Amino acid sequence: MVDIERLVRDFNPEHGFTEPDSVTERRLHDLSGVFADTAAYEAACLAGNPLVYSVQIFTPGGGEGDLHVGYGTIEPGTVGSEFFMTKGHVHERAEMAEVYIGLRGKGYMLLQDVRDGGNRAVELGEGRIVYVPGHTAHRTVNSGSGRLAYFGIYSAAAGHDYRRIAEDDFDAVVLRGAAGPRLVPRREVRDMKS
Ligand code: PAN
Ligand code: ZN
Repeated sequence: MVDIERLVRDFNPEHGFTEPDSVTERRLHDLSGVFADTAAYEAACLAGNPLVYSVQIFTPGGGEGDLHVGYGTIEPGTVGSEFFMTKGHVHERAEMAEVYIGLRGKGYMLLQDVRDGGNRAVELGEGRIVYVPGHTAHRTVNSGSGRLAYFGIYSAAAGHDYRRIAEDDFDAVVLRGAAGPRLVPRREVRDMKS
């Protein structure tokens, strides 16, 4: 018999689930290696340890065919010129896709094919849905002045591999520019500093 209570959950686009099954918070000090401008990152860490993003998870089931729903929020802010972003990952079962649904704010998703390195940036925000195909590392960036909020819906069996991204990072970063967000190759940010 299906336990109906387990299948439904109330949520609000601004605040997420009234009763998440788990919550993960990532603060600045948890994000070593994420920002290309390491000097700016170290300086920001000395100045404080603000919340950068959090994910509330609704896990109605844990079987091979089940789905998990993550409600993510990224705070507005920058490290140097780089907008706040998630660590990013590829799924442990790399073939498993995910659907992102923008709920509030403005930002980007960096998508990078782990097989050939091909990468794209697509806008994510209120009123936009992004399909992340299998074998694609994904990172979410808040380029707006308010919070970015979104759902990510993925297989309960997908798993999260952060190590692969730490070793072979996203090729692009999103910088705050005078005329709006600028997408630049990661090595350019490093070169600007050296
Ligand atoms: C999302 C992410 C969320 C946080 O729910 O887990 O955006 O990003 P990191 O996991 O990279 O810290 C998702 O893609 N789940 O698979
Ligand atoms: Zn994912």
